Amino acid sequence: MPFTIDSARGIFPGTLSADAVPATIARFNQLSVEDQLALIWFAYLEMGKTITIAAPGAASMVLAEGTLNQIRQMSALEQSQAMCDLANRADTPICRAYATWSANIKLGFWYQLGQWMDQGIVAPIPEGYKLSANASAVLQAIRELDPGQQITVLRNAVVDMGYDSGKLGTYTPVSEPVAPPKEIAQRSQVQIQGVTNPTVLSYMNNLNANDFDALIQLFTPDGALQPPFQKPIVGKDAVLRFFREDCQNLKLMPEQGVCEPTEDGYTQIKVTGKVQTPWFGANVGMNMAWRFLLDPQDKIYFVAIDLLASPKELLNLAR
Ligand code: ECH
Ligand code: GLY
Repeated sequence: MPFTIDSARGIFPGTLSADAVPATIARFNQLSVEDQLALIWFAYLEMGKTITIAAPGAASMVLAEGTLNQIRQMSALEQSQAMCDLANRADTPICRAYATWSANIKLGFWYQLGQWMDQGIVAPIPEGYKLSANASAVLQAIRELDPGQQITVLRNAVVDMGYDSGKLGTYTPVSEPVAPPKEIAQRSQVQIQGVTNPTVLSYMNNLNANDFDALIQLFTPDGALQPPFQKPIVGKDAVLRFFREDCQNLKLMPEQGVCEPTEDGYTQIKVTGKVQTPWFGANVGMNMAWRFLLDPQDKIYFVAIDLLASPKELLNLAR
């Protein structure tokens, strides 16, 4: 076989991803937890003026309900402590529960806490809280990102909180139930300028339809998917689990691409376009690239999904 997952990661090396996102997260992680929580609060308030966030699905709220009610019943001091513990990745029962949740449940949990902080039900960020100079600089850096990058920073900050799931041992991951795929008649078909490859088109259409069983059949048994700023998820079982837990109701809007044969009958295809998350819908279009490596049977051996550095990158289809 001409490729390994590791070598496949290097296809289309000229693709510029949004390095500002991990760079900002690294600076954020250096801050005190008080600063971290206050900074997110201020960033969230500012972003809320221009982009609206959808309420979490009822299913995800049910799964976080026990922990939310526990926090609701605490004293203000205990509430602040519980939130600091989460940012600190402390070893507490709440931080351990949080570590078992899918990204959407974590986001829904904080969405609810944010509402309660606003309503005075949960301890707010102290009035007049003054960010340190470093925290102010990180907040300023976030202001200067495009909206797709801003929401990615927020999402990654939330996902990283809580106890380290790698230290939990065996546990049952908690995620929203998987809804049935869209009816065939309700499905849309993407069109990609420069790409007619049926596997790539089916990938987009099946993901848009939440048809994860059909989607996973497009992969080789040892195939891999690399989400933005993450290591590849390797093997059909793990990729299918990721689709079911983390990928419902995305809207992929690919626009253009290039397709070229490579070694031993493999094909490499790069596609660029926009992606919407159910949290922000049409309010935020993220500029994305997909870098596919297909085997000689046109199965997906590797696909990387990148958040692009700028809209200009949408036109960068060079090899
Ligand atoms: C408050 C203060 C105290 C601390 C905290 C607070 C609350 C913060 C809240 C934040 C909410 C943030 C949200 C962010 C959502 C971001 C979603 C993103 C989604 C990106 C998805 C992509 C999908 C790409 C993919 C494609 C594929 O082809 C394969 C699959 C996959 C304020 C209380 C913390 C409430 C809701 C960025 C790019 C295209 C890889 C998934
Ligand atoms: N409201 C966004 C979601 O549940 O994913």
